[in-house]
Amino acid sequence: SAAARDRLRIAIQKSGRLAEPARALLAACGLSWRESRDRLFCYGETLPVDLLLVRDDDIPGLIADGVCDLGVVGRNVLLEQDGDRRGRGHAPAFREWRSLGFGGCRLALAVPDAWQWDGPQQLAGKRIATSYPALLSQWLAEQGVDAQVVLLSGSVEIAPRLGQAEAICDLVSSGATLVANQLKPVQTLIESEAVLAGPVDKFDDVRGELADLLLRRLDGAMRVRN
Ligand code: PRT
Ligand code: ZN
Repeated sequence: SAAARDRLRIAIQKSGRLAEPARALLAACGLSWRESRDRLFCYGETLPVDLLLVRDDDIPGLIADGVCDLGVVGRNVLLEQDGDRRGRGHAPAFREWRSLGFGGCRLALAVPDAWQWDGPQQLAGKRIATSYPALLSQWLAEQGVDAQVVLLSGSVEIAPRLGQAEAICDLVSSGATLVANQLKPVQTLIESEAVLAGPVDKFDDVRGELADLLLRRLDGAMRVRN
């Protein structure tokens, strides 16, 4: 979709959990940037690799549209948007190129503490609140469970107390948020972390060489860290 370009453009989160670690990892690959005044675009100085600072949710679409070449985003976001696209009959437009070892969490199903969990069938006929409708629906279908998916963009963990749903499907890292809301995790749908996302196919211009160079340095930087 994109015209041939001679610079590589990487989308990262502008602010939030992945913003700093993403920049730090790319800096560890020897990249440096001159920042624009609005802090939305960073011009690559050591290599022709620029950054675009955006909302994490926009990153897969920016890759699909060819606005950006690569992106650093949670696997949870990438898989959800991929599932959503598939559900609407679209061909895959991005994929995971590398896992990056930070931003670890899991997408988990959680139910009230008081429930005695005896398996997915317990969710039949229940309402489950989530910001991940594609991934939850896919899992429910695999389990053969007929439940209602309630889409919430935030504060999913308070949905049971508000009477909006009986269960939730949300990201969990320490588990403290679930505990504070008298919920318990009963099933992991996805193990997630930050990933380098890119198009399905390789670049057929100079961006391919830049991407190869970046991947080699990334693998080196990751080895040093682990
Ligand atoms: O503004 P923008 O849209 O870019 O940011 P955002 O608010 O959508 O995303 P952000 O910065 O919160 O998260 C970015 C990514 O970090 C997510 O997509 C995940 O890949 C990853 N990540 C890792 C997490 C968590 N850990 C996490 N714990 N994202 C969210 N949480 C939330 C979770 O939703 C729940 O509300 O933290 C709470 C649970 O945390 P614990 O420690 O109490 O279990
Ligand atoms: Zn977001």
